[in-house]
Parts: sequence; C-alpha cells; structure tokens
Amino acid sequence: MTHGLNIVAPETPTNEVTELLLHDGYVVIQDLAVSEAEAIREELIPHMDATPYGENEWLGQNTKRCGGVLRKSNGARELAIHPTVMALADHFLLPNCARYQLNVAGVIQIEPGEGGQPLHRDTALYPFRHPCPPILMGTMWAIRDFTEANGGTRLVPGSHMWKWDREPFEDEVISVEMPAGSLLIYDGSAWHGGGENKSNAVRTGLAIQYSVGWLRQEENQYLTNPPEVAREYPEELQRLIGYDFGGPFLGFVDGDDPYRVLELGYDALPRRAVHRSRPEIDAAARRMSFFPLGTEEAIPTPEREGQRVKTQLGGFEEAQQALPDP
Ligand SMILES: O=C(O)CCC(=O)C(=O)O
Ligand SMILES: [Fe+2]
Repeated sequence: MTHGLNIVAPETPTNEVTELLLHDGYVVIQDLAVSEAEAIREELIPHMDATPYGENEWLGQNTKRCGGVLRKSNGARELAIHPTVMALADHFLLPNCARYQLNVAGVIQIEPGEGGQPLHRDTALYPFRHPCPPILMGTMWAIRDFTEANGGTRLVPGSHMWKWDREPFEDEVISVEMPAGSLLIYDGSAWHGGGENKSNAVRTGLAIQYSVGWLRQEENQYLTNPPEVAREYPEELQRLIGYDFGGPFLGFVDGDDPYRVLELGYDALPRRAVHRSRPEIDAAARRMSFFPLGTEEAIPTPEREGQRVKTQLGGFEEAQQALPDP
C-alpha cells in the first residue's frame, strides 16, 4: 500500500478523514481555521517574546516552546475543542477509552537556523511497544505557514504500524507543507519531528495532543489551569483537561465527581454516598475495545469442580467477557 500526501478539505466527512489517519498515521485538513490562526498569532506576541529558546538538540536552540497556552490564549482554548478535532478524537481514541483528554498544549516556534529535531514517537513517553493501538492523537495547527524550508513537521507515513525498533530511511520522510490555519493530525506513534529551518521565515505551530483518559497527562493540566483559572473556560474544555472522570473510578475526589468539585469548590462539596462514576462513563467503558498490554501467555483455566471464592470479576473483565469474539 502506498501512502500519498493526505490533504483534505474542511468539509470532508469525519469517517473519511479517520480512515486516512488510521491507514497512513496522519492527515492534513487545509484552511480549517484561518481567521482563528491570525487572531492567535496576535495574541501570542507578548508570550512568545517572553519565551526562552531551547537548550539542547531535542528542544532546539533556535526554537521557542511556550507551554500553558490554554491560559494564555483564548484562540487556543477555542481550537482545543474545535468540533472537527473532537469528532476525529471520537473516532480515533474513543474505541480505546471511556473518555479522552487533552494531554499537552503548547506553541512550537521554529526560527531561522534551527537544525531540525530528531524524529521520535510521542507515545515513547509511555511503556508501549509498537504497533500499539491508538492512544495518542497529535494535532499541529499552522499559526504561520508551514513549508519544507521553514521547518514544517517531518513525518513518516505509515510508521505508526511499524515494529517498534524499525527506524526510518531519509526517503521515507515527508515534510508537511500547509498554509496558516491548516491542521495536521497524526497518530502519536508515527515517527515525526520538527523540521530544519533553512529559510528566513518563522514557523509557528500550536501543538495540542489528546490521549486516552487512563494515561497520565504529559503537561500537568490541574496545576497549569487550576480551578480559579479553569472556571472561566468553556465546560467542554474544563472536562477535556481533566475536571472529569477519565473512566469509571478514574479521577474521583472524595468519592465524588471531579466536575462538581470544580463547580462548587472542595469545601462546599456535599458529602454524598458513592459517585465514583456516571452512567454514561460506565456505558462508554463497556463500548471500549480491549487490547492486551501484557505479553505473557496465561496459565490455562483448569477444568475442575469445587467451591468458588467470591471475587470481583467486574468492570473491564466483565465487559471484556461480554464482547463478541472477533
Ligand atoms: O515542531 C514540530 O513540528 C513537531 C514537534 C514535536 O514533534 C514535539 O516536540 O514533540
Ligand atoms: Fe512530537
């Protein structure tokens, strides 16, 4: 199978875009948010001025990385919950989790003279071998034009399906070129990295990643966006950054729904019985597909009679048994 340059129009149906993402590990939606990109460019000026350059090859010595961007930019808050991105995440991540979450949000500005970032997998933060199922969806909004010359993201189509130790050859790498306002979406397990900037132009990208809700977030969203700050955000974003369950039982506060704590404040939280999940979170968990994280062969269940010990074969295990055989 070949992997063509996947550039689609904003109105392309979500299932078609998802197909490209699943098959090739990336897709570009051209001109999805052109005026928003322009507004963000303005909003970011003081923040980028205050952001230091990186200090190693990975971070780039002519590259600025500005974190906590949801606090800093109203436009970034809007793009983080862009309906097209949310629809794609529904298709891409929800099969593997009850809830997905925002994992990290920052601006990456590659300036002239930058040498290019080593290619990597964003999923390398977590102890999975590859190919692993979709757990991390990367997005990169072009805030300024991305070109091959100015450091447009380099990416290896199809590499999300490679064995974990297969490294790419130079002729397998593409440079993502897209005008400001366009969006690159990629499977976080595909080889990729920031490009070399051989031009006189600055390359500015807004990088927002989403992950399955049962992983630790890369950027600490609760400390970056504490309740007094997050209260000003749209509810969808509040939930997406983690003021919600990450799945049944994941993320409760005093046995209660984390969103209520954001709404009411910890001290005002009425002490209720057990609200460690919500029905729709439980239902979403039952829809999840299951993939083996372990590599051990299990010891077979013996065929025998006898008194069974009472156990809690519930939650995931029960749901797993309820799934039809593939
Ligand atoms: O700047 C880019 O184009 C990609 C950056 C990246 O992949 C990263 O920092 O994880
Ligand atoms: Fe990356």
